Amino acid sequence: MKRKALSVLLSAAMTAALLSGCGGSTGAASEAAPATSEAAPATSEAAPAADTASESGAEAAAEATSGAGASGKTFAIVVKSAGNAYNTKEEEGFKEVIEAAGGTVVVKEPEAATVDAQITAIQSLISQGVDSISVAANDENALQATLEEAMAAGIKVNSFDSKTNADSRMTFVNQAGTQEVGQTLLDAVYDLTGGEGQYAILSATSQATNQNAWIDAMKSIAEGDSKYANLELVEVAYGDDEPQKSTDQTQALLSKYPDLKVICAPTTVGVSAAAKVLQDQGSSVKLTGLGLPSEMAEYIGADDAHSCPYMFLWNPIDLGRLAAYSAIALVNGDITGAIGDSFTAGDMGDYTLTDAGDNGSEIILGPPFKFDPDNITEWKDVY
Ligand code: RAM
Repeated sequence: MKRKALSVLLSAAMTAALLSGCGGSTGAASEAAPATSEAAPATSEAAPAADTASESGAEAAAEATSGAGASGKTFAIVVKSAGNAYNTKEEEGFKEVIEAAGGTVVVKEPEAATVDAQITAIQSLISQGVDSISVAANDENALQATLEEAMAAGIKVNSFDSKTNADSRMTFVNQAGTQEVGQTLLDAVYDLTGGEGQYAILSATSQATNQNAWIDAMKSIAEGDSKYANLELVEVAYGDDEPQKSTDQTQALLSKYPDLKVICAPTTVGVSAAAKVLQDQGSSVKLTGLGLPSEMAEYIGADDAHSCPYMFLWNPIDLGRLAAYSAIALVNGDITGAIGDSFTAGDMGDYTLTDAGDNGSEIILGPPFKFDPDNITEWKDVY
């Protein structure tokens, strides 16, 4: 990448960080999402670019982060499961920041998205004596005893992507406001059904905190607004973030509900499995949800040959980066996890911990981005 282009991207990224990174407001949710969806991807491109990482490097990360760097410290990241490209992208961002700040990263990828596998992984991290654990929880409550043990041993614990309950964490790095994601997905269903008829949700595991929170938000928004009265949610199916199970569940939905108009899959694994089933079958059922541009590009299009007119996501590399910066801030004592604490996340800008609504705090990355035929080719090689 040419230096000039790089500096344009960098300054765009800083502007975006200033606009979107300050304090995680959830209020402007559904209005902010479409408005920012065009500008945001173009700016967040700067973050994952290899040149950017090498030029900003250890010095910039250490300088820009409040307090000391991560030198001599070990930071663990526990994702939901192995074999999911979204999780790999989160790890990529996490590693970039920790290693640039002089720390060591330990990655734990459970074979399947189960809480038992995460408990085993966390137990081994406690024995190892890591300084920090960042976990994308496969269950909101079931990690509590293990994570309390970790915190009692002096390990700083945050969750990211999929939260634990407040007693099991110090803070939560949330990819986007929960209500905002629910509103965005419900409005997509409303649009793609024409405002009436049957839709189904294809989720990840039945215990996944993030998917359950988004689905609950969709349901409560729909119940509270007569605009959505003619939409019928026929089933929430679970593909467990496994491609084959997600494929089978999509086929089952199609045979059970002949009048189905739309499937909404708030999981990158589910949405790409469903996209393939619908497109291969030439189904008239339309798809939306949360997907990786790299996995969804071939399915996104406005015509009947494509199964997904548009979908949403955030930058999973940036989510990993923000989880890393907040872990460093916890380890260095720059934040304790209290609502109102704030810290500088390197070139991502300043973040303030806000009320997560569950007696704990959260740090919101930003609004979800919309991916459609106009921007998908630009994004499919980024994440
Ligand atoms: C899957 C995982 C992850 C979720 C994304 C949208 O990759 O379930 O937790 O945030 O989808």
